[in-house]
Order: sequence, then structure tokens, then C-alpha cells
Amino acid sequence: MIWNETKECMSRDEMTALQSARLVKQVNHVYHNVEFYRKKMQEAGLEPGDIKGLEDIEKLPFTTKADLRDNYPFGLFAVPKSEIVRVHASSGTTGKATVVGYTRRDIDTWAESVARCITMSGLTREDTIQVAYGYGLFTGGLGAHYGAECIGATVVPQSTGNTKKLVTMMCDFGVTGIMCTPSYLLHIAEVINEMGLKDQIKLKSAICGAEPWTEKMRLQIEEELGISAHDIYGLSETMGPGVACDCEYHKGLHVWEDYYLPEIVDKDTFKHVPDGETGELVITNLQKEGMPLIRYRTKDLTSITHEKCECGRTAARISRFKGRTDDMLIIRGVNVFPSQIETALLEAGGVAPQYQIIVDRVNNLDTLEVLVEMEESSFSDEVKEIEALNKRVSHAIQQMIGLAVKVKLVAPKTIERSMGKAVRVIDNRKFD
Ligand code: DLL
Repeated sequence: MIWNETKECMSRDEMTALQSARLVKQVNHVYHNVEFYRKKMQEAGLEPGDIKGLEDIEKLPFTTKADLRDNYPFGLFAVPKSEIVRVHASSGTTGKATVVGYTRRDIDTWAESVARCITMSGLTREDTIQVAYGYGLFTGGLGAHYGAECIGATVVPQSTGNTKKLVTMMCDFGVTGIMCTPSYLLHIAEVINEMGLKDQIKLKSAICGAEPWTEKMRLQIEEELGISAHDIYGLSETMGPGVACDCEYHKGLHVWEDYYLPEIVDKDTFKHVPDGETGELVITNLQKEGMPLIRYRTKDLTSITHEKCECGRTAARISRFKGRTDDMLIIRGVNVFPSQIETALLEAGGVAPQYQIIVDRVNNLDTLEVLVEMEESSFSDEVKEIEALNKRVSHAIQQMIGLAVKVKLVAPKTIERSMGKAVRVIDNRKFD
């Protein structure tokens, strides 16, 4: 297995040949099994035979999050439902989740992608790994879990929640690896200090992702905990965590190109940009069976290099993410679109769709506050009425995005109006 021999890599020519063969096979698979792709290719005047290898990739149309939403829930599945052994889901822009399905082989492919990342961080079957991503529809928990089991490590499926308990177990179980969001790991480091247990932890490596973070923050984590911290990238649409991860040199994230074909396109023209130039990352699933995506526009901005890394690996590297082309926020690892909050406000009633989202980071934990204007008819001096409205609005938002939120109701017409685009989001966290 490749994750056992992490540094024995293919040459670029071998990789290109493998990618070409897999692309041709994948295009045939989706054309014959997914009406959406068949129609899209026909509209573009394409037949599967027109795609003979990587050189033809730009002929293929893109796939977007909207396509997933329009085909909700199972319209993009490429195998009979009986072959699907798992589904995951993440936030859609308006409340409808985007659903992904996996065959048994997909679960293995995914586990192997994550296993390669864990191995690259230096952890082995001798290690005990605490998985502190959320378990459930989010791909973080189970994705990390299966990857850690795949290398034969002892897995502690902690999930998120009680941080003191997590720290106690970290000490008692002799945990040597942790997988969680970087902001949560900084919070865990604080709790370790508060509990006076710094001397007792045995952590060696952390594999953190699911949200943007800076090199400065990575170094801070390494210093506070005396460990090596690695950046893992992925998205539920194309599988989950494990598309790419950085090695011990931390000079970009190695993409597992035999599974995920990366392209970087100009965010306006959608044409390929040269290596080193920033653009939108587009991913094609080369090996996924259940719901393969062809040229999926991730909306994540990065650049790519195909130069061999100092570590010896030949896998292309993408740079730390430089932002997104859309307005998606990632709050405590949860994806939130401002439009979801707007939808929740309209559903709750009694408030105007005039709002402002304020995101901050307090003690290394993200906080979310939403200022909402009351409608004239619900504006009153009755404290109880206002409290009831606040509760209803908070509940509606929480139901929609799955995160606790502090709602502050304000008088009608007090949120500053903008001449152009409304300023919906004030993000006080620093990512650069
Ligand atoms: O966040 C999958 C994941 C779980 C990745 C655990 C890594 C670790 P989604 O919820 O679908 O899936 O969110 C995907 O999160 O398009 C990026 O915008 C952002 N993201 C994920 N990893 C990173 C990272 C998971 N390392 C979206 N750096 C992606 C920056 C990241 N952004």
C-alpha cells in the first residue's frame, strides 16, 4: 500500500498516464450512469470518446455546488442505491444540504487518502490518535477515524464537546496524535495549561484542517504543544478530508493526484493558470464510484507546483489556502453561508431581512453574533415579547446552520444601509 511507502513515488510521466487512464474510465462511468453528466456533455457536443486523456480535460464542463443542490438528494449517484453504503452532507447555500454517497470501495479509497496524510505526519500503528472533529453528517470525524484505523493506530473517537474530558483522556491514554480543527487545538492547548497538565501530555503530531489557518498559527500550535502540526485539506463534495496534506517541510500540501485530479483555473476566465499563480482549485474524482464529481469548482483559492519536494515526494503541491471566491464562512469548522441566515430570518418572521453577521475569535474559539432588525410591528417595549422573538430567531438560525448563535435584536432601520452591496459580514478573525 502506498501509505506504507510514502516516499516511493511515481514519476510525472507515470502519474500523467495513470491519471489519463482513470479520467477516461471515469468519464465513461458518469456518462453512462448519471443523466446529469450525460446531458451536460451532450450540450457541450461531447461524447465519452472525445476524452482521450488529461490533454482533453478542459473540454469537459464544470460541476458546481448548485448542481449538487439541483440534484438533491441522490440525483448524482452513479451506482444503484444498493451499492451506496454511506452518505454524508454539508451546508448548501440556502439550507438544502449537499449530499454525497460512497460505495464500499470509496470508503476504502477515502481511508487510504487520510492514512497517507497521517503517515506523512510521522504517526504509525504504534500511535494513539484522538479524533476531535465532529462525528456525524460532517465528513471530518468519520473520515479521520477510518484513516487512522487504516494505518492500524489506536483510535479514540472523541468528537467535539467536553474539552476537559478530552484533555484528561489525552493524558490517561497516552495520546500521541490528534486530528481536529486548528482553532480547537489552540483551545485544547489552553485547557491543558489551565489544568496544569502540560508535563503529562505525550502528543507528537496534529493533523488539522477543515478551516483556513495561517502559517503563524501552525507555528504557534507547534510551539505551545511541542509537536509537529500538519495542514490537511478536503471537502465533502469530493470525498472529505484527505485530498491533500503537508509533509515535514511544510512547503505546500501534497495532493493525492491518483485519486483527486487538481486543476487551478483563473477565477474569471476559468482557463488554466500557470504553476505558481493563484486561482480556483478544481477537482475531478479519478477513483470514486458512488458519486464522482467531474471538474468540481471548489471555490477555494490556491496555487500549485509540480516541482519535486525536498521530502522526495513527487506529488504536486498546493499552497496554503488564500480564501474563497464565494461568501462561505467557516465557523468552528462549520460552513455557513450568509444566505442561510437570511432564509432563517424570513422563516422566523417578525424581523426584517436586514442583518449583520459578526464573527470573532475569543480564547481561540469562534463566536457568532447576528444583529437583526425587528419589523415595525414587532418593535415593542414589552421585554417578554422581545425575549420571545429573540428566542424564536436564535432557534431558527441554529436549526438552519447547526451552530449556537447570539442574536441581538435592534430597532428598525438601525443597521447601516449601503449604497452598494450590503455589508453582511464583519469577520474580525485574522487569516493572514
Ligand atoms: O471541512 C472536510 C475536512 C474535514 C477537511 C477535516 C479537513 C479536515 P466541508 O465541510 O465540505 O469539508 O468543507 C470544505 O472547508 O472547501 C475549504 O473552504 C475549507 N477547508 C477544508 N480544509 C481546509 C484547510 C471539510 N486545510 C471546505 N485550509 C473547503 C483551509 C479548508 N480551508
